[in-house]
Amino acid sequence: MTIKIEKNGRVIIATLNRPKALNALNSEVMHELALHLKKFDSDDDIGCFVIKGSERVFAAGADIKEMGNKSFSDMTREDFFSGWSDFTALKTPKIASVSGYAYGGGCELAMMCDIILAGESATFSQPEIKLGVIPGIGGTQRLSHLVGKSKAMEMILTGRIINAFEAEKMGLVSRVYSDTDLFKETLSTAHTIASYGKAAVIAAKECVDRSMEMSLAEGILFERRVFHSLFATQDQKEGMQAFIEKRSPIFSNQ
Ligand code: DAK
Repeated sequence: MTIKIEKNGRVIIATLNRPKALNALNSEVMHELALHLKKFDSDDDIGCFVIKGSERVFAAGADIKEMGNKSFSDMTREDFFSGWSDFTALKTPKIASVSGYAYGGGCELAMMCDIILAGESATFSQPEIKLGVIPGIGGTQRLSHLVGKSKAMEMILTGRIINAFEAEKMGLVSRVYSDTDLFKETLSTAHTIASYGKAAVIAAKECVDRSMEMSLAEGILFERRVFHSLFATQDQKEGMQAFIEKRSPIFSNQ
């Protein structure tokens, strides 16, 4: 198996497990990751996913050995790597916990997650240009949205490696921790998210995701309607009642 799955309270931790290939992302990783996480996606007892690699490497990219000899017609016929959409379609929030190399598809996998937390050793790059190709799992699109055109262009056209602090400064990464604290802090963030009502968490994630694709006016209307819909949930009643009664809410995911 290319992925290790562990449950930690209401959090599922998926660890990429191809150490000899520096966690290079092949078709097996793509299928196994989506398949295993899908099982927990509608589970009320699970509120957040964490995706991590090893201390040395998050993922060194798409598997060059798997795709190197493919022809144009192979790539088209297989619609190569389109299966990553099963991973991005998961409704449960995903945190990428990045230590070491996140190159090519590894950087793209981190960007497919909702939050990127990094250890001081993390480095990010889109080096595909050096291989005669371009990012192919959303990198040209997501990086531009996250960091803006000029920074995305510079990374994608030069293949330059950036460190965790530069990634944080440009908005690719939300927080940088020492390598020793990274996992503990990632779990703490994941448990915070998982402690809230799942309907509100999914709604918030959907609204932010839509903001990447909609006009501002459409996005604001979408957000307002989703906000209204949460008044059909018991968690909204409980959350607001608990505030008034000065106690902690007990969410039931209803
Ligand atoms: N794929 C396959 N194997 C890889 C790999 C990768 N991306 N990265 C490393 N490995 C393998 C190495 O071949 C080596 O295997 P053996 O020789 O031991 O059999 C083993 O992992 C250890 O690697 P190194 O010996 O190179 O380790 P170092 O510590 O010296 O260097 C490194 C670490 C991360 C700096 C280096 O391995 C490296 O530069 N790796 C390649 C990074 C890279 O270029 N990543 C981008 C890959 S392309 C698409 C279009 C494009 C794409 C996808 C889809 N479509 C249109 C659908 C492209 C995406 C990419 O990600």
